Amino acid sequence: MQPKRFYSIGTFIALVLTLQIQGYSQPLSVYPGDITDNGIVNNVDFLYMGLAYNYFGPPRDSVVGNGLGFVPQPASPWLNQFANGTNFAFADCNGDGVVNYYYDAFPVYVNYGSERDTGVSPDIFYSGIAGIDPVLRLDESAVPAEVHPGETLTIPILLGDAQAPVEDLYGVAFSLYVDPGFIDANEVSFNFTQQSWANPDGDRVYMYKRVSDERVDVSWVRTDHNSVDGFGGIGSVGLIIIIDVIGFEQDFPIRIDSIKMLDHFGNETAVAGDTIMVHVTENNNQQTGTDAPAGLQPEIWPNPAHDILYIRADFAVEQITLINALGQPVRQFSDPSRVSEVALSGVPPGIYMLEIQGNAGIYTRIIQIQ
Ligand SMILES: [Ca+2]
Ligand SMILES: [Ca+2]
Repeated sequence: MQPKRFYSIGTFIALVLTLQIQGYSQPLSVYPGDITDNGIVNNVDFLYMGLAYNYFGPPRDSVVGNGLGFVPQPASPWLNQFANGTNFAFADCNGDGVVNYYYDAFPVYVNYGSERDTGVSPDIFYSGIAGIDPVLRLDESAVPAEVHPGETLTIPILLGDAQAPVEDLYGVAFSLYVDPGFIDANEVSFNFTQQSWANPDGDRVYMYKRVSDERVDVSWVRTDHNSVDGFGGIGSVGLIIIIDVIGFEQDFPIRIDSIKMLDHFGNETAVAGDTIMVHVTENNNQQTGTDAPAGLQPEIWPNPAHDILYIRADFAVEQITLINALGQPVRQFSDPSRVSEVALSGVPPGIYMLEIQGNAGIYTRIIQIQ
């Protein structure tokens, strides 16, 4: 009797397992790159790749197209799922049955920004509060007091500090915003290869992607399913000040925003962003001021300008001339006052040279009219 009883229990277990597998085995539609299955491909998907890193599951039986395009690929569910219930099969972007950087990051990169026709649920980024939450920021102390057109800057990226350190860091995604009149987003680069509290062992991957003239998305995530604690440098950003920077003697902002930090379970921690200002001045050998003594530089604002440009000079202004890119004067004003208003209505948008002639010399400035 004993063997028969054992056999019955085995049959029962087999039946339960079969039912469970059937329950799990509704085929999924995986859009390669959309690891979170929210209908859009972005840097949060890269974070989730790290959460499922090195996990295995059934490879896809069939592929649509080359299997990597942003079209639904039928996939069998895996045994594991993210904390929010999304199946790990979505992390296997190329469908080979394992999650790793070599094959699964590529579809995130090439399908970046793609959206499904239906069922898109945009990612939510919670803003932390500086002073309470850890801050993700650029190290302003590494930026010279003055930078010049054509210069390269390497600025450390800091996460948390002694007052608000980071607990349970597994990955962080964020966006860097630059002023396109000052930095070409195509030239922005990130480096997270340095050894640090966040990267003691090299078990991390990262990506960055320019998404517009003013925004670069970044994602950094560990791969060993261990979170880390600490604060300070995690990497650096490389920036090149464009040669024909618009509006000399200006402060340009660089901002970190839209941050998502996760622990290795996928739990989120609020992180505050930050903005630094970079002071750009002319190269000394490209000074366009002439024989005027230092300290008498006129103030010109706003730049870029729209309908009115204000000029204040601590000397008598005799004539103001707006010169277009062809060297032709397009507006000329004679104004003896020390605060001048230059009406720009009718002036086509573009880059102009403003020439201010006064009793102390001639000044020129490059300005942008929008
Ligand atoms: Ca997604
Ligand atoms: Ca894969």
